[in-house]
Amino acid sequence: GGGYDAYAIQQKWQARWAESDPFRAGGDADTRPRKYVLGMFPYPSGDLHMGHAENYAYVDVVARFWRHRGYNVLNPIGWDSFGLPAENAAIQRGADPREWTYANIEKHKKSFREYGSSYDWSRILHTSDPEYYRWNQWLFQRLYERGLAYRKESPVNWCPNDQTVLANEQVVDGRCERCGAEVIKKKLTQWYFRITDYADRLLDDLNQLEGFWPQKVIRMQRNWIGRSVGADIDFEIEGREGRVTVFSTRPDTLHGATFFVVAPDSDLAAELAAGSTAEVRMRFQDYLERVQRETDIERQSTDRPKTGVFLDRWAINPINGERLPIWAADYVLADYGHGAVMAVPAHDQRDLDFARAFDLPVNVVVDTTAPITGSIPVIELDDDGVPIDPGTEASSLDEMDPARTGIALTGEGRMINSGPLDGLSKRNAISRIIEQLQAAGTGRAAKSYRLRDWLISRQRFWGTPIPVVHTEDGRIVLVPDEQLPLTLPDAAGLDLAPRGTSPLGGATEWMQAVDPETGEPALRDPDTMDTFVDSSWYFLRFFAPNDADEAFPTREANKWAPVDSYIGGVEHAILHLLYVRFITKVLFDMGEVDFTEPFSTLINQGMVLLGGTKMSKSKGNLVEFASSMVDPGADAVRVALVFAGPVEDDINWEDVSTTGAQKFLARAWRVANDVTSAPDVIWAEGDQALRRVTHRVLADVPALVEQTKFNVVVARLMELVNATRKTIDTGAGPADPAVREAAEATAMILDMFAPHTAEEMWEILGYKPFVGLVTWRTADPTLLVEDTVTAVVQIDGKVRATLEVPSRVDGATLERLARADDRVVRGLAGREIVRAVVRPPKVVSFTTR
Ligand code: ANZ
Repeated sequence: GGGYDAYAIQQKWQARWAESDPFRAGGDADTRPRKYVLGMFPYPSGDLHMGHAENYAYVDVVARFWRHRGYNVLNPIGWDSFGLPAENAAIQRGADPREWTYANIEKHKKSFREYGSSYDWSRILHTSDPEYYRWNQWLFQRLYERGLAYRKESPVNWCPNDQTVLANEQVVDGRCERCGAEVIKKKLTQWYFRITDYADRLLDDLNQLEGFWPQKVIRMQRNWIGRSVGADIDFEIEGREGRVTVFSTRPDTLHGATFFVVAPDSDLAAELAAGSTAEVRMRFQDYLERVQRETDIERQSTDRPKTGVFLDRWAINPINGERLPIWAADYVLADYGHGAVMAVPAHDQRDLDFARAFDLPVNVVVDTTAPITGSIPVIELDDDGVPIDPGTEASSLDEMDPARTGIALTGEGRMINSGPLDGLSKRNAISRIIEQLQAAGTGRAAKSYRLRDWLISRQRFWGTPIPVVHTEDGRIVLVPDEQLPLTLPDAAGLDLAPRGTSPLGGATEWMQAVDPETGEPALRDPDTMDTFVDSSWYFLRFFAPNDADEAFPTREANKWAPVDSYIGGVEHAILHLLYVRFITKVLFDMGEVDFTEPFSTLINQGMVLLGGTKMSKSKGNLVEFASSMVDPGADAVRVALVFAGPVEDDINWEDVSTTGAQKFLARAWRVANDVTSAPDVIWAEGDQALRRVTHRVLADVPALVEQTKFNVVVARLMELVNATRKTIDTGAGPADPAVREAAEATAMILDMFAPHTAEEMWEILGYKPFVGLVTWRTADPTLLVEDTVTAVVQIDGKVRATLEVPSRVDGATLERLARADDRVVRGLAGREIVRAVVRPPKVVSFTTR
């Protein structure tokens, strides 16, 4: 009796779950196969919104699905609770970052409980707990011991007005995002993790993820790592001892080098200018100051005019002894390759633009009009499988003179003006010249990466203290393991405002330490770690979040991990995922885990937009999570979000129908109410048409879930509920066994999307809780036999063939079947089809020419 009361149902089942905690992962005694499902853990700001609701709905679909499939599922939750927002709240409102953080975490926990998320609540972690971050410190020490953590001085973006370091994203058009002051580069000594040592493995192992991670993410990671293959070539410089190395992807063009360019902000440029005339020194200094205000993105932009300064110094081409004038120009970056290039304007667009701007010679050394492999065109693929541009076919090389056209000849061709290389193709010329250089000791094969080492120092308070001391004589000594955790001091009394030096430096007492080796006084390191360190291994901490003896138990890790489904936003496609992959490989090398990739499959959901923009507090366009739990309620929010579209698509909250979801849930619930047969009814005796619908759904849904077509599953459930309603009202009636069977299947599948309503239905149907733990019913194959229909195939209006096809055949399949049929092939007699009209399941009509 009564209506569907979503909120009452929600509260009832949340209380039951809280009482019996049914979603804890099983321990060793549990012999079921395991699945590890993980949502990217949230940052505890106060603004949980529909974007979070979407993410955690998907996580729960997957976790609940695997439980129904008979797996022992681990689905934990934690908080990424260090970081800037807590500190900013502290600065703006005088709140203690710790109190602010933990108060927000409590709010989140309440919201997730209200959402009915099936977490293992016994495994909570917060990265800002000393019990957690001591293991960040442990990790830091292991990296340090392996030479993977080091300090170096490097330029950072610095706002002279705010006196703070800025992340690249905080620099807009060369200015501070906050105050508009011109940002300068300042050198600071900071800690780095040597992720570049793992560049090849991080790149090569992406191949294993192909098909399991979104293609887009794999591509973004490949680009970020950015491996280029080529050669290092050593040049002598007149009037200078030693050699200078450049990296080139086109060593084959060495004979075509006409000048040499160094990054203005490199040590080499400063040295060469210092050894030049007073006038050069002055012009260089002016230029350098200007370049220091530019971002790397501006410097790499191809459409701004080229600028530079001639240093009045000369490099010697190792292959032919030619003198090349040396320029400092901003299009060469200090921290890529070796910060210097041999410029080949005929075959490199940037070099050509520069040569034309400063009137430098252009020497063509590749004839791109010459065929490379005889008359048969061959498409060569590069390392990423992208076809290499075979070059434009033009009648003569003269017409294509780059000095005149302004277009560099970057395509394939045959070497000319290159002595012994003449006539060779690019590939052959590259190997040949590398051999030559190698023999002469002036070059070698080399690779270069766009990937930089990971800067982990933050001049901030709310993070993991770096576990080293600095001795008076300038040594760095690790804080011994038994003294960890090195905890943060109290925030009270510290000035947390950003000044470019860490607030911890102001904690005078805290800063005092002793050198563990000598007992002499020493100072602590005032920096804290980037919060990406915290999230780089957290998936392992869930195996024993309270373990005081180790970061994580290896045995458990090897049983559960890698994570089977990692679910979160595409905004983490690069950095977070790269860092976790890196740390996983380090832990593998340490023997701590027996796998090399952390996440077997990755699911990226799109964003939830409001008014066309991403929901965020700062834009004031939030639909709050907490309030929506009362109205329209958790189940309606979940169903509406999942049904709104494919996982990876962005959705507009305006288009999300929670009312539609509520109606559907009420319908499903009413079906369960209407069932009048007893739980022990014999299904086989029920209405066969409805049974076929039920069993089709049971058979199809697992594959749909595995393909993350969650919205399609909801649609199928809606169909099932409608079919059941029809049988109740106008068919065999509510006592028919097939109605009960359909209602039970509905409850079990609905559990993935609307667990409260599903539990309620299950109880109404006469069962004990929990439907969330019920194993999937196998579809009866005899009910899956497809109905077939006869389709006709016409060619130019004449029936040429009939085909037996499944009644649910789609248009593309039907057309394919028709084209492949012998009688159709004969009927076409080689004529070309110019038009195909396909009306599944019964008609295909071809028009020919
Ligand atoms: C000579 C040459 C001739 C080049 C040619 C290209 C074409 P990717 O593919 O991005 O790795 N280069 C090297 N170091 C650089 C730096 N620090 N800043 C700017 N450019 C740099 O690019 C590698 C190529 O970029 C290298 O190959 C070098 O120019 C340039 F027909 O050497 B090349």
